[in-house]
Amino acid sequence: MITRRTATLNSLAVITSILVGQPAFAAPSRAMQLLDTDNDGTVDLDEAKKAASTLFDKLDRDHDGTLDRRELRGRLSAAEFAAADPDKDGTLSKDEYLKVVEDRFKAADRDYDGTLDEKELRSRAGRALLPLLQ
Ligand SMILES: [Ca+2]
Ligand SMILES: [Ca+2]
Ligand SMILES: [Ca+2]
Repeated sequence: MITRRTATLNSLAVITSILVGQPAFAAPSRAMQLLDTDNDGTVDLDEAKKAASTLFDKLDRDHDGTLDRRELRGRLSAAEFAAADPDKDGTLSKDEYLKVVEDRFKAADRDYDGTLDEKELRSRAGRALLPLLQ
């Protein structure tokens, strides 16, 4: 999710990089820092799914092991939710949720190398993935 705080931090990163003469975004983004748990500079599907799974548990306020649209708090539109809920029971199981994450991960992995680098994370598809991970 692009929060005002993230936007401010990104602007600060740009300003700082201009001041110190480094290319913009040379430092890992906050999303990358959070998601890249093995610190190899990219986010692989395992890392994305681990973050998604943690978020899923956090969002599941009533601890019934599924997320309804209320618990998702706007992370998926009605149409996206319907597509992700093939059994149409009005909730997403963790498997169904992780399937959406996997689809979005693959959409963002433009060079098909199985990982997302900074550029891919910042793409439109990458930014569609992030709210499902954090
Ligand atoms: Ca990694
Ligand atoms: Ca629930
Ligand atoms: Ca990639």
